[in-house]
Amino acid sequence: MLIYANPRHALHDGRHEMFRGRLVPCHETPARLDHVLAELGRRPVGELCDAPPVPRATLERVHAPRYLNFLANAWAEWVALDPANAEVDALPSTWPVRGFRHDVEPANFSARMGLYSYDAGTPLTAGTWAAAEAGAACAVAAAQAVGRGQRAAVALTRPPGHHAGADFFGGYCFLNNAALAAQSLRDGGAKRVAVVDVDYHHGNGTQSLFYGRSDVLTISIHGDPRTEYPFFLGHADERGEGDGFGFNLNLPLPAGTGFVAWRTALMAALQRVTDFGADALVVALGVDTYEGDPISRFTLGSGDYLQLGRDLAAAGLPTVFTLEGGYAVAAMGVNVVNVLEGFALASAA
Ligand code: SP5
Ligand code: ZN
Repeated sequence: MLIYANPRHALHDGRHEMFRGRLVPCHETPARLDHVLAELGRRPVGELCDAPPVPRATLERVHAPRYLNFLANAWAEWVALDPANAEVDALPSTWPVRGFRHDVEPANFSARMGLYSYDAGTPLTAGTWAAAEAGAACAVAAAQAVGRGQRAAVALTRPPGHHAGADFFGGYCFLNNAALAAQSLRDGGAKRVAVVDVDYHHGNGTQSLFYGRSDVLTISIHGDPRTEYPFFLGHADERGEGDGFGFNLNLPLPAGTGFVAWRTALMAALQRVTDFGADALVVALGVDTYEGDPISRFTLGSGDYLQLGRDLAAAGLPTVFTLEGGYAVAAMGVNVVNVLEGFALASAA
């Protein structure tokens, strides 16, 4: 198993996210990935590798050029508005909802922050672009390694990606690493790619990116959006559209769901992957399904992640993992490495 760890992840270090009218400390912190790396030091389940830079054209296979331009320049623009902004995270506060125009890009910076986002929980900081771009490079490198015949590769990265769409950030995500991996597998010759998203939150960005396509099957197991973030997508009746009809599967579960019921949904997801005839699998790996997670409400235990890894290996497919959520920071290393170790032991057996 090859592991591409983002060497620049800590450059994305948001201070605050908006929650119930207050700025609260960010949940998505550099310490998360540091705990995973520390656990990998104790239990080396794979080989650490460096990813080459990702070409702009590769990012454009998934993301809109004007969105990429905005992200790449946003911090410089923010500080140019007022030098004092260098000490403040940029957050959006106005959004073009139903009936507003999206085709005309405003000149105003705050307006563009709103055009290209959907929540105020996702601060943009001095190092956000550098971190996100280097993370995307890990996802693409992992996909290419699997395309060359590796059984599995891991993009160990943050910020996470599965909430980001073609031209929007949100949910702590900027570039959709799982989608970039899936598209890179397609571009490398895989005919059919499946994405299974096991993060607590619906993978709305990934769903929206492939909603009209039958070559990339998207599946998400997540907290029911009637009560859980991201609220406005992730229902069971979203099955895809046009050519993509039947190639999106949502498996929402109620808050409070434990591993036995969760695993039943996982088995349904993996059966669908098999029926689809996938050549490769992308796992959007969030461990915010953990019982100790501060912002989520499933009750998986640390040992359950070993079984998750074994179950994913049993699908028998070349597999790319991308790191998504997980906010019980101290348990994060054990939980992520448990998935990878379960997978590695089962696929070697
Ligand atoms: C990748 C991922 O897991 N993104 C999740 C984004 C969730 N954002 C909304 C969370 C709101 C919870 N805030 C609780 C603060 C109380 N201290
Ligand atoms: Zn999540």
